[in-house]
Amino acid sequence: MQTKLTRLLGIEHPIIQGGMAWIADASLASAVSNAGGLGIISAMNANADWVREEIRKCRTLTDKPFGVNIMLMSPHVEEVAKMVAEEKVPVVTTGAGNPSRFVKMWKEAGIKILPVVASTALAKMVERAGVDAVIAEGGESGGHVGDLTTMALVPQVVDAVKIPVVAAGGIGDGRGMVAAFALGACGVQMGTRFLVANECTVSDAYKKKVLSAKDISTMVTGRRLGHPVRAIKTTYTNAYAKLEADSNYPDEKLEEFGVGSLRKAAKDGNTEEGCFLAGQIAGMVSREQPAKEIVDEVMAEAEKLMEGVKWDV
Ligand code: TUI
Repeated sequence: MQTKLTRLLGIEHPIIQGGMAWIADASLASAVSNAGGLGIISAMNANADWVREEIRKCRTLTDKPFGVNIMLMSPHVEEVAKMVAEEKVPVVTTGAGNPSRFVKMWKEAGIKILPVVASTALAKMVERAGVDAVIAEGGESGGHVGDLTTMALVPQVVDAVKIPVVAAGGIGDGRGMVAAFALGACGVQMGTRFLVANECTVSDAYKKKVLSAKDISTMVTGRRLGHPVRAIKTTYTNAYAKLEADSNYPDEKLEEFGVGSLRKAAKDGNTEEGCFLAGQIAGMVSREQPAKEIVDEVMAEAEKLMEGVKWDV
């Protein structure tokens, strides 16, 4: 299925893998790219050397396009931004901020730029800065979330900009993909569904949490500190929510409470102190599969639903 997104990125299927911190490495990214989607390496809070290693590893595992997700709140954002330009990675996606100051450097390196946005205001700003497309991510997603739902955000972003729009947040199968097309998107970004890909190196405990999740298993914490994140309800999120609601508990200590929790979930599989970020579709994810099977299943389902439909996506 060719869309504006597949043509922009030179990929086979209109699926981008979410850039999941501590999780999305060369193994998952290359598997998704080899499956015909766009695999993404997460630069999270890592330094440039670590990300460069993953980029080089990815290049040994696939000759297809792939991308790097740059989390703009990272303390290493400046050096990572320069490094991806030096490495001339095919695609950069960004999250948790406005990447406009890097656009000139990345365009000069021939990089396709797709910022994740959670509002029409940021979508318009990055379009003016010269990016290639935007990923409109609703609050159904895992990780750092905005206020709007995917259903409300995507069509408003589609109306606000002329560049292609990719939908994200709460999409985990072919039905979600076709719904995204109906809203005017030309592709989807999926994170949670890829958490349980065989090639995803996340801890087994993390995969188990996702596989056993149901519809109401996730919650948002962190609003008080200005960076709300969606995660699977656990001992950790319950404890965090209690401290967050306690106005006598200082912000600095709350911040400290969160430090290291993503690594503990993703790497150590620590079910007591780990923060297991996942989107609201976790309840639809029921088995571990190769990334290619996930991509093929989503595409087959979407193509069946699209039979006889003539939409210009
Ligand atoms: O960034 C994400 N998802 C993430 S980042 C992350 S790591 C993290 N860890 C702890 C606290 C916070 C983050 C885990 N998951 N998704 C993309 C996204 N971007 N969602 C929402 C936004 C966003 C929000 C506000 C983008 C820009 C923005 O403000 C723009 C501005 O003007 O600064």
